[in-house]
Amino acid sequence: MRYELYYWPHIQGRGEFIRLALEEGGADYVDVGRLPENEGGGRPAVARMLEKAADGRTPYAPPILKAGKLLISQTANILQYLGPRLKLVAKDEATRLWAHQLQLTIADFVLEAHDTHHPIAKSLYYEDQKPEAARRAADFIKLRMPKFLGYFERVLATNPGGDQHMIGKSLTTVDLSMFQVIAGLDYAFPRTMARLQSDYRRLATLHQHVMKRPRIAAYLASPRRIPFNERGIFRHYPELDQG
Ligand SMILES: N[C@@H](CCC(=O)N[C@@H](CS)C(=O)NCC(=O)O)C(=O)O
Repeated sequence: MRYELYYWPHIQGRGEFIRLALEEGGADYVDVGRLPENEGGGRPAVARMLEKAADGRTPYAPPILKAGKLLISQTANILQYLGPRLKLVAKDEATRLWAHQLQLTIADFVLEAHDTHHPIAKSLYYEDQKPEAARRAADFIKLRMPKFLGYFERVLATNPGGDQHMIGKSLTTVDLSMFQVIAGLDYAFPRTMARLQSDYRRLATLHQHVMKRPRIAAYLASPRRIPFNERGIFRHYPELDQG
């Protein structure tokens, strides 16, 4: 199976959760949005997927995965599909549900991280909502980051398979996504993360372990990994990082 990923070409964004799974799973995939436009890629290729799917199941927003005849969107939904196929999530129902539950909680957290710089409207620039962003970021740092990170740290601490993984005894898509969240927060809120580090040692260790996995390390060192920037979900605006 040659998977096709459709995602905006200049940001990690939500597409990154899918890229990490495909990379770690050793999948054969094309990141279509990153192909040149004259080779059928770029933003037009992504936009075309949002027009009208032949089977009427048109996706609302990227990331979108094309797997044979299937067109799948919603990050957690794509990972629910890929996990067992890439041997990154066990096949039993209880494990799949738990992985999906954690993935949806990560999606909630990611949205709140995004809303620190866009608290009023996606359609406005950050510069048009700076006072509101400052208030939202202050609340995120004070209350929401500790609540979410505290929860994920507890998931690691109470995992019957040990605190090296979110689920069971081996790496899953949830570990990869957790890595991406910590990497993103480290980029966006370095001062806050440095201050909080000792409270979330297991998450910090998980981040380090995932980063060193051979396939992930090769991916991170490659041009396939788009650097963090101020167009994506995790943006570094020093004035918002008043932790
Ligand atoms: N819940 C969806 C959110 C998808 C989403 O918001 N995609 C962004 C790019 S990261 C987008 O293009 N959204 C367009 C919109 O919300 O109108 C997911 O997790 O995949």
